[in-house]
Amino acid sequence: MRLLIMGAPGAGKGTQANGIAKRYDIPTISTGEIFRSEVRNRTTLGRKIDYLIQNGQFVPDDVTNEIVANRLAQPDCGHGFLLDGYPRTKDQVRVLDAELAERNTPIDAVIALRVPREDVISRLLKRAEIEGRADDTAEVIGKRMDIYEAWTTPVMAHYRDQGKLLPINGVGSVEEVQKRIFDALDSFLPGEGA
Ligand code: B4P
Repeated sequence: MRLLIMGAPGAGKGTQANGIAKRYDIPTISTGEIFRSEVRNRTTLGRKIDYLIQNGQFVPDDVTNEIVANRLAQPDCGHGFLLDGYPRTKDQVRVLDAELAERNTPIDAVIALRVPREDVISRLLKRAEIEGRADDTAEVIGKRMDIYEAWTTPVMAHYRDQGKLLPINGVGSVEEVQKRIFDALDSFLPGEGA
């Protein structure tokens, strides 16, 4: 089972990724988590990208592509994976598609969480109160949304054209959204259910 989960910042990608990965017993690869851990641990990469993340900008494609390629080569990805927050640019799609084509292991389905802009903004402002993430300020959230719309919306169109995009209404409780995702995957990939 090789899956992607996409959606605006705050759409619930990280939240839903946990339940999906558990159901299919596959690892989740969250580029956002990887980058935050590099920043927390003050690695060489972390110090370089700290400013970008804090300001809601993307980490350069070459850096991101290399990190994901190395992670996908680990043995635990052999029977599948869930990519959370990658690919986000056309160049990332090109690199991922080429790598997977080489191994003859294409993406099976792409979950696209749909949540109105005003809802995601209020979710992220709420998370800011709880977690204090540096990029969850009103100003940076607005910038992240704009970057998402400019760069990541075309990525979704790519998967829609391939007939792999599963649009999911991301408004509702975490459990309601999870049920919609599982139902959509069960109808799209019959026989792959947990
Ligand atoms: P991410 O970590 O992917 O940040 P995100 O888009 O905000 O998603 P996240 O997973 O945290 O939030 P979620 O929607 O689950 O990326 C962070 C940064 O890393 C990027 O800005 C960029 O700088 C860099 N980066 C990452 N990937 C990159 C790439 N491929 N290329 C370049 N740069 C990259 O949830 C948000 C909140 O909503 C949570 O608090 C949750 O509790 C709440 N929530 C979830 N579901 C809900 C529901 N149903 N109802 C109410 N609240 C809900």
